[in-house]
Amino acid sequence: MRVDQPVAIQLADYTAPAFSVSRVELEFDLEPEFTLVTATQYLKRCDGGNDDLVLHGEELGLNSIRVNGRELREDQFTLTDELLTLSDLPDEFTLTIQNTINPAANTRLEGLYRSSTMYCTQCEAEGFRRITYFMDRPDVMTTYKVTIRADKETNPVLLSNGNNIENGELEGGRHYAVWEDPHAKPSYLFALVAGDLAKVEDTFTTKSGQDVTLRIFVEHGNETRCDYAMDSLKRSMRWDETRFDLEYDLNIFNIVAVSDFNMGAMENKSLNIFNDKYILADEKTGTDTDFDLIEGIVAHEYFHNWTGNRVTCRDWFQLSLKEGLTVFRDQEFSGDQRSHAVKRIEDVRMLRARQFPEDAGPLSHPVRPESYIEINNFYTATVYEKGAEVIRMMHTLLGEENFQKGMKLYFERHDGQAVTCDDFVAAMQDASGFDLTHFKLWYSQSGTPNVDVKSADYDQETQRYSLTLRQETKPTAGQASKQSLHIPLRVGLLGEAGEDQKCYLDGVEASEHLLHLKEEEQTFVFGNVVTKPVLSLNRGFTAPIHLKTGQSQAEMAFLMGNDHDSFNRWEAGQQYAAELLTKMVAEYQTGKDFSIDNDFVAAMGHIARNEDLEPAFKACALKLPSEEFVSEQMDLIDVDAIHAAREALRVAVATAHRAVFEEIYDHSTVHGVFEPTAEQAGLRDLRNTALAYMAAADANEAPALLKAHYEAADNMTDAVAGMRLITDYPGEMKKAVFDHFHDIWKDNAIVMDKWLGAQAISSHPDVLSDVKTLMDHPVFNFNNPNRLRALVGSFCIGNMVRFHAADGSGYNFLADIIIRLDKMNPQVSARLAGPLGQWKRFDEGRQIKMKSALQRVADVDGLSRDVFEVVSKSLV
Ligand code: B3K
Ligand code: ZN
Repeated sequence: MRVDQPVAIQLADYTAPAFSVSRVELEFDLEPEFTLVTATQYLKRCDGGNDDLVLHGEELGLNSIRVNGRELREDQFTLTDELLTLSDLPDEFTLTIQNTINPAANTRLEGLYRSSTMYCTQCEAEGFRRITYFMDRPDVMTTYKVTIRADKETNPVLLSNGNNIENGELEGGRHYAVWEDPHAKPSYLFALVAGDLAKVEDTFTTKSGQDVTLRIFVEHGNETRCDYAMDSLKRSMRWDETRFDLEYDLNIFNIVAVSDFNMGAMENKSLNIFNDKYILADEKTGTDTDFDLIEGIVAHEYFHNWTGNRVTCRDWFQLSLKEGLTVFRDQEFSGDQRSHAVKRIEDVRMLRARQFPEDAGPLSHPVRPESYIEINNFYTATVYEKGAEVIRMMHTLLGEENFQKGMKLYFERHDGQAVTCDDFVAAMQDASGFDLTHFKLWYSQSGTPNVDVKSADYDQETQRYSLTLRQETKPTAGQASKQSLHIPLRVGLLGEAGEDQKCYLDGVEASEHLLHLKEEEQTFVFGNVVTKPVLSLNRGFTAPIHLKTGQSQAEMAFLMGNDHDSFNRWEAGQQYAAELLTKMVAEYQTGKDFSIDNDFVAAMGHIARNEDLEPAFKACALKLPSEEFVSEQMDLIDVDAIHAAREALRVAVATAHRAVFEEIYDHSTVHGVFEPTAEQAGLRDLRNTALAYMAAADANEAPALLKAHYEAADNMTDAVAGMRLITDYPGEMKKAVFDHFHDIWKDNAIVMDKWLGAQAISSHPDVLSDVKTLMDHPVFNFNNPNRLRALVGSFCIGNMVRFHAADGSGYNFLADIIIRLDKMNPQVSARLAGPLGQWKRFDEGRQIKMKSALQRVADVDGLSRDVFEVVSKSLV
C-alpha cells in the first residue's frame, strides 16, 4: 500500500544488472506466521565499476546481512520499503541475508503464502522480493539450492525446483528436504510447496530414452480427479517432441494444485503450481469446457519449459516473448489434438471479446509495452492473445518449415539467456531469409487495424479481378499517429459452385493466395479468374484485424454455405448476423418494430439441417454473435437495444426451425459412457445449442423443458447448460434446479463456482440483488479469487445488460468490491476494474455514473499500485 504517487517504469531506461549471481542457497524454516529465510548469494561485479548493489525486498523483517561472513552495521546499508542498498563492495563476495516473513498474513497471494493448510509460492512477476532480498529481475539467472525445514506431521511433503538430493529428520518433530535445480533460472521461476498432500504418479519416457517421473500433488480426496491433467501432460510432452523437437530436460516434473491462486497456473521450473480448477475434473464434475481448459493450460505451462524457462525475458516489457509464443504453441497443440477449425473459432471469439476492446480502450498498449506502473497489470489479452497472433502471422509468412528453422536458431543462440522480442524476430528472419523489418511494427504499434475493401472489380473479358484494400489504425491511448502495417491475408476466390478458383497472382497459379498488404492502399490483380468470384478474405483469420468487405447479404449467405475455409464459413455467418443486429439496434432506438431478415433465418436453417457438418463446428455456426461482439462494432454501445435485438433474432431463428432443433436435440445424444473427447464434446455442444433455441421458441414452455433437461443430465456439461439457461426464468422450477445442484455439490467449491456463475449471468432485472445475497452464502468466500471471479466477475463481465443497468447500481457494486478487495489482493482487484474503463463507449448517463464509480475508487487513500494504474488511466 502506498501514499506517494507511483512512478512508471520505462523500457527506454533499461540497464543491465551491475552484478551477476553465480549461485544462491536458500534455507527456509517454515512456520505459518514466522518463517525464517536465510539466503546466501555468490555475487560478482559485471564490469570494473563501483556500483552499489541494489536488492529488492518488500514486507520483509530484516535480521542480518553478512558480506563474506562479516555482519554489516546499520550504517553500512540503506533500507527503504522496497529496496536494500549496499555500497563499497568488493568485486566478488558472498552475501548472506537472514530475514523473516509471515505467510499466514499474505493475502496478496504473491511471494510465500498459505492456501488452506499448505504453503505455496507465486513469484512471477515480482513475488520473490516478498521472500528475500534479491535482484528480483528476469535477467539475473542463477542456480538454486533450497533447504526446507518444517513440521513433519503437518507438512510431510516438501517441494522445490529441480532434484531432491537429500532428506532427513530433525528435532521437535521437524524434518527437512534439500532440492537442487541444475538449470540457471530467474527468481520469478522459483517455487516452494509444503503441506500434507496426496500424490498421483506416472512416468514418461522422452524420445531419447530419459525416464521422467510425473507427479500431481493435490489435497487428500482429490486423487481421482487428476487423470485428465496427467494425460494432458503426457500428450503435451510427446507433442513438443514431435512438432517442435523439444524434449524435457530433468527426470522429475511436479504439478501442485492449490485452491487460492490469482490466475490460472504458473510454470515454475519442474514445479508447476496450478489453480486447482485447471487440474481437478472427472466425468462427474467436469464440463467439456473444463477438460478443454485443463488440456490447454497444462500444455501451456509445460511448453514454457523451453519458451520462457530455458530462454527467458530480459525485462518485463518483453513478456510477450514467452507468453505470445507459448499461447501460439498451446493453440497449435489443442488444434492438433482436437479440431483446428473449431479451435480457431474459439480463439478468435475470445480475441474479439477481450483483446479488441482492450486495444480500443484506455489501457491499450502494444504487444511489447513501453511503460508500466505495475507489471501485473500487463498480463493482458494484448500481451498473450494478440502476442500469439503476431507469432501466428510470422508462422503464416514463413511457413511451418522455416518457422521451425527459426525456432531452432533461437534456441541455438539463446538457450540459458534472458532476451528480447527483437532477438526472437532476428532468429526467425535469419533462419528463413524473410525480411521481417516492416512486420516488426506489430510489436510496438497498438490498436486493431481496420482493413476495408475499397473496390473489387471483375472484368469478364480479361478474366481479371482487381482488389483494392485500404488499411488504417485509429489512434489509441498514448499513441496518436499510426503507420501502415505488414498484414498477411490469406485469400480465396470462390466460383459459382463454391469451388476455389485457380488463378494467378504475381505470376503464381494457386487456388489460394497470400496477400501482403503493406501500404495504406494497395491493389492486387488476379489473373485467369474464369467466373465472377465471391471473395473469401482473411481466411483462418490470418491477421487480427477489423475487416469490412462491403459484401452483400447474398454473398455472405453464399460463403456461409460454401466456403472451403471453415473459419470464414463461420465468419460469414457472424458478419451477416452482426450487420442485421446493428440494423435492428437502430430500429429499437427509433421505436420501430424489428424487421427480421428471412434470408438469414433461412441460412441458419440450412446449417441446422446440413448433415455433413462436424457437430462441433455446426454448434459454433448456429450461435449468434455475442453481445460483446455486436457492441464491438458500434461506436456507442446501447446494451438494452443490443440485448433486445439479439433476443428477437434468436427467437425468430428458434421459431422458424423449431422442429429441426428438436430433431437435433433428439438425435445428438451421446451414447455410452462419458468421455471428454472432442467428438463427444461437439455433440453435447450441438445438442445444448439446439436446447437453447427450443427454449427461445417458447418462453412459457422453457422452464419445464430446461428443468427436464437438467434432471435427465448424466454429466456436468448438460447439467450446467440447463442451469445457465433456466437462470433467465425465475420461479419454482429455477429454484428447484438450483437447490438440487446445491444439495449435491455444496462441498465441492470448484463445482459450486458454476452454480454461482449461472446465477450471476441471469438476464432477470433483479439479478444484482441475488448476487449480493450470494455473497453471504456459505460457499462464497471473499478472499478466494475463484469465488470472486465466479460471482462478481461473471456479473460484471458476463452480464452486460444488467451490469450496465442505467441506474448505475452495477457500477457502484463493482466500485465497492474493488475498494474492499484492494486492501487484500490488489492484483485481482485491479483486474476486476477493467469494465469501468470502457465508459467512453456508453451514453452520457452511463458515462457519468461509470466515471464517478472510478473516481470514488481513485479517491481512496493508500490505493495499491495495481488499482491506481488501472483507475487513473481509465479516468483520462
Ligand atoms: N506466467 C504465468 C502468469 C503469471 C502472472 C503474474 N501476475 C502463467 C502463464 O502465463 O503461464
Ligand atoms: Zn504463460
